[in-house]
Amino acid sequence: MAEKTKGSASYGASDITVLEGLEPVRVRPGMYIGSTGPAGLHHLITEVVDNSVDEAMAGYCTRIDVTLLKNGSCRVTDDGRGIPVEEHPQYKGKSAAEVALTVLHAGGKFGGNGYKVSGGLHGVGISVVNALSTELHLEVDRNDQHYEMTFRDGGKPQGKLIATGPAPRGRTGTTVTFTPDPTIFEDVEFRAQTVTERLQIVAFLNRGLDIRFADGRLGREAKETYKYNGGIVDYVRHLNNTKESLFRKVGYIDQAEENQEVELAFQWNTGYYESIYSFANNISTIEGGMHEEGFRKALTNVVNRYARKRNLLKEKEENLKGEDIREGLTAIVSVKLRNPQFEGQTKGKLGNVSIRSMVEKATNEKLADWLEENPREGGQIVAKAISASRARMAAQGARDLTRRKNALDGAGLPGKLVDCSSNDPRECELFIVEGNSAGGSAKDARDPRVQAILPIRGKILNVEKARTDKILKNTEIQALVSAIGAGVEGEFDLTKIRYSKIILLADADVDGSHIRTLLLTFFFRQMTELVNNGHVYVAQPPLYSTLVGKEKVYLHDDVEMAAFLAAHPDHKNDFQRLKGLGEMDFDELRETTMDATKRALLQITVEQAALADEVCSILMGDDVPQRRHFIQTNAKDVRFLDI
Ligand code: 0RA
Repeated sequence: MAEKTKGSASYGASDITVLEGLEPVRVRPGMYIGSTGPAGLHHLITEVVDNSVDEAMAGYCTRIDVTLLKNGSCRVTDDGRGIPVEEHPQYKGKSAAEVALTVLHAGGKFGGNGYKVSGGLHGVGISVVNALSTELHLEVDRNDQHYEMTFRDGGKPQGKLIATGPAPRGRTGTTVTFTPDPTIFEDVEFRAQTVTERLQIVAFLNRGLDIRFADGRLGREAKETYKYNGGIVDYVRHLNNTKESLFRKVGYIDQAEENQEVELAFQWNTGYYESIYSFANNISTIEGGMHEEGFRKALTNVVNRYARKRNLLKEKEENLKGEDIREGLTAIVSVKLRNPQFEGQTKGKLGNVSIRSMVEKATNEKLADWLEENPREGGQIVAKAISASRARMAAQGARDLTRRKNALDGAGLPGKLVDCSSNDPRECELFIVEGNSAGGSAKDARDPRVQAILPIRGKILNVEKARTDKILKNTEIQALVSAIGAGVEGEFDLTKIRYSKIILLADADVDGSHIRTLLLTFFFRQMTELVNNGHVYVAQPPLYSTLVGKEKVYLHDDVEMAAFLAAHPDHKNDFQRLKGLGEMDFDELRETTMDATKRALLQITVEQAALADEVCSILMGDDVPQRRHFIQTNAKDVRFLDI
């Protein structure tokens, strides 16, 4: 931010929504942190780190340390000014630090009038973390003093904030150590990878900010440092690292106005997908919004003007379309502004109109300059867009062909589809089943009213390596597209889906996992909205069964097995490891995998599209050594999607 608090915070009565007491947070944690599952748990860390990042954005903090400790707590230390220790003007007898930690909605208001996000899950304030912790320890270095205060049982102060001695020489800063409450969260174990993924992105978005992570839970402490002097330029390089870039350079544009600023970084790769990731105040705007709109519009404009000026596009030729220009583009759009309005289903869309014209103007002016200064790259961008536009026309031909062919098939449905009788998509499910034999038993096991089966034979086309025109000529893909009924990327229409659950049913072996990855890649690339709206699932057949008396009990994994053994300490019967789907009879398949009252489904959600994209490219791309390395290092935890 060009200008922020500069330490002259005034705590006007109107600034503080007085909502005393942390009880509401414990009553409805979901309203404050989204969920009490893993996402909510990790949101606690994000919340604490965000306070330190704010301090960095204001220009007072250069380093943040995040440490996971053996006792299950998390410690966040920064070298900012230190959370104020002075008496709070409105809460006589309480330090401002105590108020920030015990009064809802008080935290963000220190930093400048309403700088923090109102509503949504972001910037709910550090008091929310306190409310959901069994213990929180605060340490502040300020005024050459070291101050400490402890809270327990959901934010109850155990005494006042007191100076316990001198601060280390010249040091200022804040340390928050908190232990998430196991009666609130389903599971209180932090996952290092989830934490570091977020920390790395924050480091990319805040050039030069030094973020350290340590996992003190391990015997030998695992440490990571995230510090990028190139900021989002380094981010783009990192994203394209798994791809072949069209040229070496990464473009960069920035512009700051009073109260808002934009930064853009961009590079093209030789692939066919666009990967534009946008952020507002370091928060991922997965649904896009005004900043992305402004960028796209200006990009289309500038490249067309440039192509005409250089006569790469002849007078009689049509303008290049935005999608042609964005083919293979990797870009980061990062804006910082005073009152971000997060809208949309998942609060992932930036609604501030003033940002659109700012980004549009910055792109129009500065991207045109960049192209003038980089004519070789400019030529490559235009050449790629022209070839994309030719492919697009060919793809349109293929789409039309698919449509006409469908029209000839009566209802337009693929022959292999065993459809259900209900016509209400809300209750209908499509099982995509690998191989014909498994398809056969699935057909017998299903509920024919609401469950449809589409057998897929062998491996589907690797969509990562083909342009849309070729993808649409593949018969397995045509069957998939017409069964779902909503088209593909470019003209995908979510309102037309014929099933609300698309369920992948493949074995737990290598072949099954390959076809699952291919299918997920296809959905991610060609039906992104289907994934983003939570319509894609992976069926989870159980791994074990055992007998309790005469009743067969199924256990999905080792965790369920452990829970079962804990609940049945005297259990003497053997456990059977279950066979693949193809070998199950239909009773068993229904019982374990398809019956909606008994089965386990994994909903696929893309929390971090950038990561999903990266993993798609690695798993499906050309770089074999990189793929091997990735699979070896992530073998047990292929987080294609944060499931
Ligand atoms: C309000 C005002 C000031 C600093 C902070 C909050 C602050 C809060 C946190 C939370 C974690 N780390 C933090 N660092 C700073 C500035 C007070 C001043 O010096 O005028």
